[in-house]
Amino acid sequence: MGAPTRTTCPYCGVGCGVSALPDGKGGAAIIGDKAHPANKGKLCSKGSALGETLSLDDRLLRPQVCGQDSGWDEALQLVADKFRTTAAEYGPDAVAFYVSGQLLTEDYYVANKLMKGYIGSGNIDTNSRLCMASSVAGHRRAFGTDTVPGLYDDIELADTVVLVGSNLAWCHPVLYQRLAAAKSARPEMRVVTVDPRRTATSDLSDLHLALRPGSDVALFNALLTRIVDEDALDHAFLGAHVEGFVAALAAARADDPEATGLSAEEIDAFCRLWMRREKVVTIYSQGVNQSSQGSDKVNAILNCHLATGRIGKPGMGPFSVTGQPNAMGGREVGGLANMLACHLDIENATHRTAVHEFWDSPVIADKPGLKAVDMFKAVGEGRIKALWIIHTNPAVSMPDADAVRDAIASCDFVVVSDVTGRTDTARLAHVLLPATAWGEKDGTVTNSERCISRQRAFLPAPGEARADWDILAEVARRMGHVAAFDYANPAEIFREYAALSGVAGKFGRDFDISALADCSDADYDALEPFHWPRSGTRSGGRFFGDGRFFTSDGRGRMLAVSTQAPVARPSADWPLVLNTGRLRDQWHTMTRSAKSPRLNAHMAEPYLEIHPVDAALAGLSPASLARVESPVGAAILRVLVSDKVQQGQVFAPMHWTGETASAGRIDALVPAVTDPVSGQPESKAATCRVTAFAAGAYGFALSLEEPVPDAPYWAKARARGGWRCELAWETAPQDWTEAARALFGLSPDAEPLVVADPARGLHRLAFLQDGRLAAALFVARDPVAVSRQHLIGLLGAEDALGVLAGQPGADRPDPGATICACFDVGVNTIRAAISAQNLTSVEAIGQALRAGTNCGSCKPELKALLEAAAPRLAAE
Ligand SMILES: Nc1nc2c(c(=O)[nH]1)N[C@H]1C(S)=C(S)[C@@H](COP(=O)(O)OP(=O)(O)OC[C@H]3O[C@@H](n4cnc5c(=O)[nH]c(N)nc54)[C@H](O)[C@@H]3O)O[C@H]1N2
Ligand SMILES: Nc1nc2c(c(=O)[nH]1)N[C@H]1C(S)=C(S)[C@@H](COP(=O)(O)OP(=O)(O)OC[C@H]3O[C@@H](n4cnc5c(=O)[nH]c(N)nc54)[C@H](O)[C@@H]3O)O[C@H]1N2
Ligand code: SF4
Ligand SMILES: [Mo]
Repeated sequence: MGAPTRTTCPYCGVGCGVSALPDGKGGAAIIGDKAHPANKGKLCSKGSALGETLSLDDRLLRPQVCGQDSGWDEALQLVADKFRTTAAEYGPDAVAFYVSGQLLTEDYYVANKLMKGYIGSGNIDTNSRLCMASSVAGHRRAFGTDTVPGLYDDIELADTVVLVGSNLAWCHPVLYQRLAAAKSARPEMRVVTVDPRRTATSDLSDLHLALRPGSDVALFNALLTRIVDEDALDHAFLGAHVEGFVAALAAARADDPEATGLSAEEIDAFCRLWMRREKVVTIYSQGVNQSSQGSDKVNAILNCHLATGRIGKPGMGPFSVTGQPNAMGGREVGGLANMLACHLDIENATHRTAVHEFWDSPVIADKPGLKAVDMFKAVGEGRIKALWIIHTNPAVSMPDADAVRDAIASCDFVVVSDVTGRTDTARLAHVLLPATAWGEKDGTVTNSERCISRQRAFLPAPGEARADWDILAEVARRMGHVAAFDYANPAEIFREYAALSGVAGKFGRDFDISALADCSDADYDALEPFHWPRSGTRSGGRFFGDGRFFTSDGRGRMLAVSTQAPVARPSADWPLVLNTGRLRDQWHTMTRSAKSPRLNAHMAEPYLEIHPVDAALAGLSPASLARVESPVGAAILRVLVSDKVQQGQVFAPMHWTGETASAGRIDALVPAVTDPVSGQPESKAATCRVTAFAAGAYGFALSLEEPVPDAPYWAKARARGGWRCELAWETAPQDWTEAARALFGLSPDAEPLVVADPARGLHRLAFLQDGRLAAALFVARDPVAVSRQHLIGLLGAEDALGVLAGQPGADRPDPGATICACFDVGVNTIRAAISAQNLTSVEAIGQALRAGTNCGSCKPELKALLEAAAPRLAAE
């Protein structure tokens, strides 16, 4: 064991510092880095579980061409030849890269340089189009640059924090914890959440506004109107530094606050909390961005901050929180099809010439390329004939995902760079290239507050895996661009990038880190987290508080924006609005987070959150299965009846894939509707209908080896020591022993222990191998009621004879679904302790059970359990 390596978490845009100590067996102990400004030592459940995701199972370890292992030489030559000949024959716009906000800046820089400067097309877009594009567009319209004004410290300094379309507790958990701690230190602080559904985040808020989906513009227009009517304007700031006030106000006045569906009292309370306290931070995320009017939503928020001068000053400002660890870095480096690099504009001839000259490249893209949705349409129509997908899984995460999957499948030549071959997208590749993963690679990322941090390797590259920048550079060299892509290491790329940012700085662009253009390899290795800019003249800090913007005249812009209804409206055929989003313990398409059994124990299945009235109307009982259909696709999901969603709305997580469930890819249902300005898809407002999935039999299975289910409904996940799987059949199989053998891949002579009551449709089968429990299947006509965590604990055990009881004996209580992932504390354990020990606070639960005392991600859920128990305690 050596010294710990300081690196950065590869998940969300909070960008927490991590300290990793390799265990010498391929794993590592992970703790928070106390010296990192983003987290000061804290980590959330996902960050804390990083050590469990490092194993090599599932990893892609060598290149594959058409499903066969191949050498790098053959694979890279094929990629280079295909991209070169396709661009030569059909023009540069016949090829495309689709990349990711999880790429490191150095990887991104090389991909962008190759496409825009050497292939000569703008056709490089990124999954940040699905994520941050509306914020980028809103920032650029208002500020003349895509820049987040403030710092995380502002959240702690604010008197009012408004969270719009952000489930911070689950999606930016360490930031949420900073907010929660600030609120408990200063109880006068007020938190408002604006979200059609109640979430773990809204549990913290003093005011929750369950507005109608898509109606945020009307809410902020109502606020702007009130700001003017009560003269809460900052006249000096407005007069000296802002254009567009009159038109913006006229549009705001013409808008109808009733579009929000909120009462006049609610809007009034919101306006008062916003206007009467000077220090206001408005945090926003995908409930704003992922909308057919996402850019207008962003500008409606920015308008209020500009009108009151509450921007770029301590404790004040609009704050778009980025999703991916390097979403911000990708925006800086020009990863979007309509940007160049270092905040330079592709449509500005002077900027183009400068970049062209800096790269000394043969060509330079002279127009924006296709944005993600249009890019995959062009792939489907055969206009793009060679596509390279890097570090993203569009067959799952793009809207109209079945059409995207079919488009990729129909493309002449598809290259996928990934760390695993087991993704819905990788399965469609002609060439599959093994990339090094987090912990094995080196580079930089930028978080939500413009802080650039190093990701550092602490494990060797496994098999033949290579870094993304290295793969890209080698393809570029094989395409003939030897000198321009002759990089020895990421430090060299970083220096070139920093030097280019100096060119941008000379044009007056804000993204300038040219002070690092001469850093040595050793300096780069030792680089401490820092906030950009870092030029000769400026270092870190906030933007725009001084009234200096990056528009042509240096003034900020208020925009005239008016509410428009979401494009898909409920109708008799499609009566429900489908909202989608994230869970606390999974990361996107689950290729990494689902390697951790404890993260899977939080929510092990794809589900549909539905209001009790809608559930009753559709004949859905709790824990049954629903068939969810939209005009473009369908899914089968577990029913979670809850009044956290409003009537007429349903919510489903985005995480499940063709690898983890039979019919859980939620983007199959989301039509490809986009914001006209940003091109960002409306991922939160599809329409759908819900019917009962008529299950003749439900099953729950567990096994040491991965099961291979063949049923209309299944969802599988790694569990401690093995696997768990939920199943359902419309018609029950004739022979359960045979069905179980097929599911578990067992030979025909494997004989189960069986308990059955065929008249009631009950069947329980357990397979022992060498006296140990190897697999078990529980079948019932209703959703299977067994103690799942208890049964999983018996996998591989010798004393497993009691397994067929399905429940623990009185001496071994069932912990229930995991709430605290760090200490593995289940919901039943917590409920029992609350009631037996009369616990009344989250801290008391922590003292009794340790739950919530490490990462703290489960604190909102602990609070909810306390609240649920409170009336009972009071009655006792
Ligand atoms: N655990 C976890 N954390 C993550 C990720 C993950 O996969 N897992 N992914 C990261 C990434 S890339 C991103 S982009 C972020 C996303 O972070 P968030 O944006 O916070 O997460 P979401 O769950 O997508 O959506 C946020 C909320 O928007 C609400 N919403 C829906 N429609 C509307 C509307 O019309 N108006 C308003 N005001 N709200 C609405 C939804 O109900 C939802 O609660 O999370 C990052 N963090
Ligand atoms: N319905 C709906 N759809 C959504 C959203 C939503 O809220 N609702 N959110 C959207 C948003 S905000 C986002 S950001 C996207 C995210 O969607 P995706 O980007 O498609 O999701 P990920 O699972 O993060 O995909 C990352 C891929 O990169 C691979 N990978 C991991 N490490 C490396 C590496 O070092 N190198 C390479 N080459 N590959 C690696 C992983 O195995 C995985 O296959 O989803 C979008 N789609
Ligand atoms: S909040 Fe959690 S997921 Fe996000 S960077 Fe920090 S540890 Fe990673
Ligand atoms: Mo995202």
